[in-house]
Amino acid sequence: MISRVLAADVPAHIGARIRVAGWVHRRRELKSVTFLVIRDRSGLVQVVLPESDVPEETVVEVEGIVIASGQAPGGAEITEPVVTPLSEPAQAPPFDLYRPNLSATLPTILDNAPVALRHPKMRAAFTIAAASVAGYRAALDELDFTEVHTPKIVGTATESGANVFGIDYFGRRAYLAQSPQFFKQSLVGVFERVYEIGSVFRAEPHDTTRHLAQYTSLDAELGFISDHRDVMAVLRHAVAGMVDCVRTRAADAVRLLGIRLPEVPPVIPEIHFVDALALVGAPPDEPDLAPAHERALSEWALAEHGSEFLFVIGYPIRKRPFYTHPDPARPEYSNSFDLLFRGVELVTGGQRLHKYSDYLAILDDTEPYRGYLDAFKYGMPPHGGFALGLERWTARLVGAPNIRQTTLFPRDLTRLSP
Ligand code: AMO
Repeated sequence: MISRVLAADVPAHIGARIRVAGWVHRRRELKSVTFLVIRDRSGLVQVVLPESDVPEETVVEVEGIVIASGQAPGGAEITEPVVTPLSEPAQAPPFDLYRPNLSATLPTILDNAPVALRHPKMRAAFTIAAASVAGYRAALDELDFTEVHTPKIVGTATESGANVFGIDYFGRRAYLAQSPQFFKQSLVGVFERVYEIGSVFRAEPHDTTRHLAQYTSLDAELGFISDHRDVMAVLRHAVAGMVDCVRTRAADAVRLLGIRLPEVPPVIPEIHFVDALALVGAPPDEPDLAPAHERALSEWALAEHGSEFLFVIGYPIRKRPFYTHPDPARPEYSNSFDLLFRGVELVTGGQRLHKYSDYLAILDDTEPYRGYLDAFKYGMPPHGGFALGLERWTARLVGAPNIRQTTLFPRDLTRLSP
């Protein structure tokens, strides 16, 4: 049997007999001729034959001769074909996958995700997500980070008790990990520099366009820092690596979606939380930034600094998790930051407490944190880290208004399948 040629490579085989395989993307029957457009992982190729009754989405193998054709996608098509089905005749999907855009409501798309994701534009967002992850990995590998994989079933909440999923663990109370926070900090004691790419779980009780009950967290943590600024520099390097990898590895997806990739400035502009509140006209005692504030700040960063990224630093210590390091000069504020990208919070991070005595002073009950506190008991360097939400990143990159559009099989208040 001749080896399989991918659709995108067909124009390089003019005059040859080849074999392609894929899904019948579109069947167009004219009076005396039928066109089958075959879709595979690389793209589309047209097949011309006298007639065919193979329904769209059926998986087929096609052997035939490649000829040049001005009208066909890529400038070539397959003639004199032998079409062999590899699946049963497919049922008609609930929407036309061959149209340039998937015209269905978001609930219909999500209910039918296994087939909706086949639409080239749906798929493209996830090609971009995959390239982003590859870029993140490469950027941190380059800085001598070690990739780790930590438990997602845990005995204590890591962020706040409010949005944690409880589960039954052999008759005991356990939780789905809200983040790898405690593990990544402990592992700084082992590797100095670690990162993890994995699922985390948040029992988000509200239905928003930027919250999921399960998302992919791109975490990093590093030791021997001076303060949060060293962490911000590593984050900048990681984000630049993500954009570079999308540009090179996902060029077709970027083109198909017609999106513009951001420039990551050599130094991302920053604003202190206090100044941020003043800038957006919020009361000075406001403990956090509202989504509308984040949008306004992003607009300001673009107008003032020409940057689609903005660091907000120095959040009030009372609004940050207990492990957050205070600002030594103004202890009511913290050595922490958020990174805003195109109007939303994309990353949270900062410097952590690293002295055992600091944790003992802060935690009322140390028993649930015994394993975590051991790291500090036995000596930990000054350290810090961050976490970036992959689905939020992809949504901002492709301009999707709802995070569910950049999540393969989203989990939210109401959705548990597919
Ligand atoms: P935080 O809770 O702010 O920080 O989360 C970090 C980033 O994760 C994304 N994110 C979410 N994405 C989708 N659905 C959600 N429900 C959701 N919640 C958060 C956002 C957010 O900026 N341990 C700290 C990080 C650290 O300090 O290292 C943490 O998890 O993009």
